[in-house]
Amino acid sequence: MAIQGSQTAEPTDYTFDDLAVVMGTYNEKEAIGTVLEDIETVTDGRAEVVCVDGSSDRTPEIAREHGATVIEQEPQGYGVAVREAVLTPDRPVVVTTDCDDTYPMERLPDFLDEINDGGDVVSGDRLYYGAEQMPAMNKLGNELFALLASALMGKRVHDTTTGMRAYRREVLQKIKWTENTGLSAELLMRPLMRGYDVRERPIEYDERKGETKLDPFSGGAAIAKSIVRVALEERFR
Ligand SMILES: Nc1nc2c(ncn2[C@@H]2O[C@H](COP(=O)(O)OP(=O)(O)OP(=O)(O)O)[C@@H](O)[C@H]2O)c(=O)[nH]1
Ligand SMILES: [Mg+2]
Repeated sequence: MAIQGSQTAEPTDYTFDDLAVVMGTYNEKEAIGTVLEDIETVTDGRAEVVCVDGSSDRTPEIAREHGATVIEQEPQGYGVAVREAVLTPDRPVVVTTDCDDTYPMERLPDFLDEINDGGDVVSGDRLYYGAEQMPAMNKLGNELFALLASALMGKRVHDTTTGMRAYRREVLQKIKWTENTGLSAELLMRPLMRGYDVRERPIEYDERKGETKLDPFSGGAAIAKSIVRVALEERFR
């Protein structure tokens, strides 16, 4: 589904040499090796990788062994880490992922193609294929967040909390990001409400390796608040 805005970008011909894959990493030693190997294989080792890390386990050492740039940061939540991560690379295309081996790195070429086709933001929709590996409560929550955001924006979106998206760097640099647990929703909503070309594309979603960093109750409440705040701010901007 394309949610076409008015500020459509010119088509480009970026390659993996123009791509940075970024993530927050917080005690992900079970998953990080696989995630970074997948990125390396799929992009021929040409994508830059940035990890903003708050771990007390071996995660940062494993990341460095795989050639990633590691930025150390006290753990302060998802959005604090991921904001730093998306603002760090100089490369023109930035893709986010979680470091828990849930997201399909083999889709990186498709995401790059969509950016080259003129997309400003390409968002992986985990719910389209049913997200069978997602815990039932998370799935329900994610469906409700998408409905809430859609109602407030007046534009239908299907997965506001996905961790896998591609962005044109200039979009990331132009907008001021304010949310923490709700940053993923904000990263979708502000560009969409400003008329950028934001596209949702179905992705497969796998079972998480290692332990979740999200408390479903306090986290869920924080995300809902972010969605309302961001929608109202953008409406009255
Ligand atoms: N540096 C840093 N990374 C974090 C922090 N909180 C979460 N992360 C990372 O952000 C990513 C998303 O966290 P997850 O625990 O996967 O959250 P989630 O995807 O909402 O929950 P799951 O459904 O269990 O995967 C993971 O790669 C985490 O390691 C933090 O405070 N600091
Ligand atoms: Mg995750």
